[in-house]
Amino acid sequence: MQKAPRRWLYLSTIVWLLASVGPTIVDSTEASESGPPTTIPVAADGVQRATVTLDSYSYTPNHLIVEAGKPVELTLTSVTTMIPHNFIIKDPAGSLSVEQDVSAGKTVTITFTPTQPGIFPIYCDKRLWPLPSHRDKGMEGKLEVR
Ligand SMILES: [Cu+2]
Repeated sequence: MQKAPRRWLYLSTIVWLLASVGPTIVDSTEASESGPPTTIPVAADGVQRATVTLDSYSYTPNHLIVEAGKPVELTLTSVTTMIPHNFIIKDPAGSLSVEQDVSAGKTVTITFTPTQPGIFPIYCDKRLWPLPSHRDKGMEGKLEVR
């Protein structure tokens, strides 16, 4: 008579653990909803040009592949009606630092030249306290420099 309730308690604890730990695990993996890698072509003038669409809460495309040592020109187009976003790429080692606000419905062009090969996170750090940041809601991607 004692075994059944214990087993139930054990199982429900497992279910509770999975339910509470599960989302954290998904959040901590890089780019859980990473789209197909997009290799940005080098134009005749040597510039790597692409357009990235910003929505709530995503970048499309969100996995950009570029070559080191050549300028990258990104046209950032917001398709939101209310919510402002930004576009941040930071290399902790300091080789790359991009931070650009993109207001609702606006288009902004940015240019930078990555010098160091590697994979660098792209993200939006806007947040409406106390809600999670846009990055936490999936607004992230990666810049792969080859
Ligand atoms: Cu955002």
